[in-house]
Amino acid sequence: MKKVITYGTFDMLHQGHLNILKRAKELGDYLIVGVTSDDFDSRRGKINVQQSMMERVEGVKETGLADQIIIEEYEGQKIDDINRLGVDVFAIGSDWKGKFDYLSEFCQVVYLERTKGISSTQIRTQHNHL
Ligand code: C2G
Repeated sequence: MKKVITYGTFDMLHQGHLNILKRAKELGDYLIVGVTSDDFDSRRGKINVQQSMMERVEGVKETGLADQIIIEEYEGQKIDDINRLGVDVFAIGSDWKGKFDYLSEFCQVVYLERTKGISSTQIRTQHNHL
């Protein structure tokens, strides 16, 4: 069985997230999605996240695409997850191109084209202007 892993905040889950989850899933037989904890996001400077971790996990769950959902809580966890869970492929959006090449020591690394014209930031801005 080919296991794929991808990570993200998945705040106010939108079409861009759905596309990447679908395409990541197509790379194998079993998709693991790592959702960032609220603490991890604030530590990595991701501010303005609207939904709590539980709400973001629920959003990912509702897509029906994740075979397993885990929480990403610390820097360096990706290597631990890949080894612990026997992951074959790490997939992430092209906005991260090159940033995760170091994981190729542990599994295949694939950058998937980011969906243009949609982002959590844009959705937040639209909401604020309603
Ligand atoms: N994404 C996309 N198209 C968009 C928006 C996002 O393909 N229009 C992808 C991102 O490239 C990422 C995933 O959706 O692969 C989740 O995006 P975010 O929720 O913004 O999470 P991010 O900060 O990219 O977390 O450890 C965390 C990860 O390293 C990445």
